[in-house]
Amino acid sequence: MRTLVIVPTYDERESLPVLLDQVRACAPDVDVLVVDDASPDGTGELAERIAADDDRVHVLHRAGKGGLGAAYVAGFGWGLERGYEVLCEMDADGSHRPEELVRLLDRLAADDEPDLVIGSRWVPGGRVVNWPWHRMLLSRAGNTYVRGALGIGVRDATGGYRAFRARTLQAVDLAAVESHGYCFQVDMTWRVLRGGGAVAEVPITFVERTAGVSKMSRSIVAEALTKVTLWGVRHRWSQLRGRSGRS
Ligand SMILES: Nc1nc2c(ncn2[C@@H]2O[C@H](COP(=O)(O)OP(=O)(O)O)[C@@H](O)[C@H]2O)c(=O)[nH]1
Ligand SMILES: [Mg+2]
Repeated sequence: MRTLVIVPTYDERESLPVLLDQVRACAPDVDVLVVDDASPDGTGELAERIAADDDRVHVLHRAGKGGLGAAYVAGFGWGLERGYEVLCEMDADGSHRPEELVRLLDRLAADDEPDLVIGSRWVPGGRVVNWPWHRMLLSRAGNTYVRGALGIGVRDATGGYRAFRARTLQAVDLAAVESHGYCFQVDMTWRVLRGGGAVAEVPITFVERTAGVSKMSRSIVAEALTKVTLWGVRHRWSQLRGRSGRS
């Protein structure tokens, strides 16, 4: 299936060339779209130079730092317009190992045809390498909260190593996705599940970056907490109303 890997970048000058080399080596048939938010360190220009020598690499420039979610929505739009059948998400910093991409793609192509495959840190066999304890706790606690608040079984709803079928994304109203930060991952998971889609998880080893800095911030955590709580309350409320309407 024609596959596009979307890589959002903000100040990833050191990491991006290494990642693109690895993707080319591990998955020579996939195309890559770098979505750069006018990185002050020149990542966008560097991506252009790499793309000039490689037909499989494309670059989408956005005017300024608009968050991970908006970058992916733009990337999905770009890929859907060009007829890709599978659209993947992958961080630029090496945390999502390109050698594991084939496992996500194989799972997507399995007989039960999941709509979304998540590379999961929190299923048996999944691992995180070199994360400080507070990041581990945040991800663990965040995912436990998401499962409870939304009543879903996904173990790593915040994970950002993913493969979507084009038809799955076409069924989502992408223009309505407003999550900026990592909450975007939960938002997309929730939209797929609510639309009746099937989500599968495959274990991955997530390796913390060795170059550049994380863009995780307090406001990103706050956005996720507020939105997930709101979606959960809305969902329970509509369930209750449905039940009382029937009785
Ligand atoms: N285009 C774009 N990419 C972003 C933005 N924020 C983060 N990223 C990218 O998203 C990926 C994950 O971000 P990272 O800071 O490593 O998050 P962490 O792994 O949770 O610490 C990296 O490739 C970042 O460069 C943004 O506002 N715009
Ligand atoms: Mg990272």
